[in-house]
Amino acid sequence: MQEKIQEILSEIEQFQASTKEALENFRIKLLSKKGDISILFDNFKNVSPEQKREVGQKLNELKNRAQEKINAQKEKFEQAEDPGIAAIDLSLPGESITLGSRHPISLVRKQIIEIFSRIGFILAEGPEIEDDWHNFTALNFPENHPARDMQDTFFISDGLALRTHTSSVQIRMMESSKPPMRMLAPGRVYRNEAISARAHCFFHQVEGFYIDTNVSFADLKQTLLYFSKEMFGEETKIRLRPSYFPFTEPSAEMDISCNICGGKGCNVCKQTGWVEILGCGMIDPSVLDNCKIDSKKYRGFAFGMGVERITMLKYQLKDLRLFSENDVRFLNQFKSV
Ligand code: 2U9
Repeated sequence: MQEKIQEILSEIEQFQASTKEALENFRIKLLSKKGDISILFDNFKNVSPEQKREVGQKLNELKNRAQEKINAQKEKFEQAEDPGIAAIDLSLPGESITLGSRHPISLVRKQIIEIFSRIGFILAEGPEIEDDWHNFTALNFPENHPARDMQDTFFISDGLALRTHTSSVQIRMMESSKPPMRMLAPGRVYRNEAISARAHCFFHQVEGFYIDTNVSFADLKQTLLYFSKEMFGEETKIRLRPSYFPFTEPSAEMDISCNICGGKGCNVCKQTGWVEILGCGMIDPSVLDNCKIDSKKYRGFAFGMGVERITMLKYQLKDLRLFSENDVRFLNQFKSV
């Protein structure tokens, strides 16, 4: 048996498979159930007890050696089959990464914030779920005001609602800081409206105020003229029409000369030459008092605008729903902005 072991061992050492099939045949010849090495194991029972230890050890070594040789040659064939790095053509152009774009609402909100920060307005943020005091009462909304109705506001639970404007953020700021204050409150607001081209149940506002000892309506006008020219172009004119809000007195709505026709009259301005962009006024003294700011000493102006409205005017869009549908054909158009 020792001679046979030696014979198979030298056969293993000399073996070089030229193909995968030849290697498999070699494996079958040695290691299959009826293979040469398996037959030696079967005959092991006939070995004399004195030789059993030595022969058993050699038989195991033989089997291991055969398996090692077969594995090594198998690996060589597999490596040759794997094209690996050599198959990569480094001269091919790379695949370009598709870049996203900022949402038009984010672009315009950023622009509004930049314009007001250049004249000293700082940013404030607050919760989207508000209590009755900050959203209505402190702002002078009477008990029977329609905004307090389920039809107009999303109530969450007793005394809590989704904020209907960012004025609530400003009330919080007035309660926690002292004048002089120049503050801008951008944020999302919610109203219980049926969704259409002209209305949505949520939209974005930027509201601002300036409170100091000597603030006048002329300061308000000049600030808003500066904003309008920066936003819509140097040639832009403004006009104010009297209006009513519970939290400002006097109150006004502000139009800019139509940025499409320059005031001559077109479809966008309905032939009037003017388009409305925001509401404003002098903060009602009782709102100041509600926030423990002495209304005999301090006065303030405030304004509020819808970011969607400004964006629609700037990019001549006609349907509010475009902003929340996330259609990439729409969003892609703001890539270069
Ligand atoms: C405080 C006091 C007063 C903010 C103001 C408006 C006028 C206004 C609307 C424009 C379009 C809301 O988005 S919109 O629907 N806003 O007309 N907002 S004055 O006045 C304030 C704010 C805070 C403490």
